[in-house]
Amino acid sequence: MSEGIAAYSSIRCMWMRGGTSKGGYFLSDDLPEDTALRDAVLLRVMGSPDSKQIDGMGGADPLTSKVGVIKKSDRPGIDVDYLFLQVFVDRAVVTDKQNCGNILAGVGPFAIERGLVDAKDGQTKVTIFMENTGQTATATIETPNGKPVYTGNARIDGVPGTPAPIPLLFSDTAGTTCGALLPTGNNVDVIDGVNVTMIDNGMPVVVLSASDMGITGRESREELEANDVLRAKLENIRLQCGPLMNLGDVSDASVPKMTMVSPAEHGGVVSTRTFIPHRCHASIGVLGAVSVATACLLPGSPAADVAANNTNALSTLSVEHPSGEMSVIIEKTNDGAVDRAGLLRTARKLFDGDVFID
Ligand code: NQM
Repeated sequence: MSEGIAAYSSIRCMWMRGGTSKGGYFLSDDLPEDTALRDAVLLRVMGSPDSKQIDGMGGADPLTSKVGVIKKSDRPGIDVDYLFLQVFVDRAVVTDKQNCGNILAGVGPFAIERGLVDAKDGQTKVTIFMENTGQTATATIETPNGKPVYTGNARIDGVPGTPAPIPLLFSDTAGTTCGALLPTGNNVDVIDGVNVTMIDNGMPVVVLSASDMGITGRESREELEANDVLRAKLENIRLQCGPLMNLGDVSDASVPKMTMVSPAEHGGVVSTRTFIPHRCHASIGVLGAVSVATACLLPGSPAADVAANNTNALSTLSVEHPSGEMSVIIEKTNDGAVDRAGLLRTARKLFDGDVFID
């Protein structure tokens, strides 16, 4: 343990499920200000690097090794600022180079629980500035009697039961990380002989056709993770796409995500299998789904090629994934550009207390 960490024996935090992810939610003031020290503390909290994270709170999966850092916002019209940190499981890496729309789902309830936002009786809108990408989201939280409730009648694939709904609405998602919706300016580029769409509508994603990658797109997460040839091919393409997407060297980055698309099986628009980027997602990320749904609207792209007909006329696009589907609502401006995107998530408070560092 470094000397700096020794100053922290425990830190207050809340553990929450946010959408189909899970992680620690911290008040910014409770974490070290120094980034290197903060990251060392968070690696210790999660038990990384270790593929089992046996000595920490992480769940041995990138989807359960996540952190939200929240503070009251000074920005006009914004309630709280949210910084997302991905703590790698088997590497000593903490990165702020991506956003997370699933952990975002817990930010509103957490902000109310910690007294950063005053709740109304009924529903409370929380406006959240996402520091990673500089965009804003509005979450609507069920707050009967001025307190967040976690049970309700909503259902999202990948989570059992019927929690309380948390609709999320995003604005200005295009190009938040890569500088443009299509950082290369093209609907399609060819990398290693494979047609790809490099897109950023809130999450940098490389969209490719499953069949071009030698799979059907129906495989399970486990089957795909066991396919070393596929993983090597994907990583080769990803490393070449990084600089083309203005992300630089992405060897140690958790973006771009790699989504392989095939025709939908259950009435949706498209079916997906996504590497994030080294493990296969159990479902699909929130902003990842927004980017993939947008790719379905780009003529000539691998996603449009396999997407169900008439996607241009639709505003709700159901993106199928290994554990069900995610319905993305896309609003367009009169000239056809994507204006706002939204979807339904849920969250649950699991634990509130102190996590021990020493
Ligand atoms: O795309 C996983 C998740 C995510 C990210 C990942 C996410 C998003 O499912 O907004 O939510 O892609 O690493 O939590």
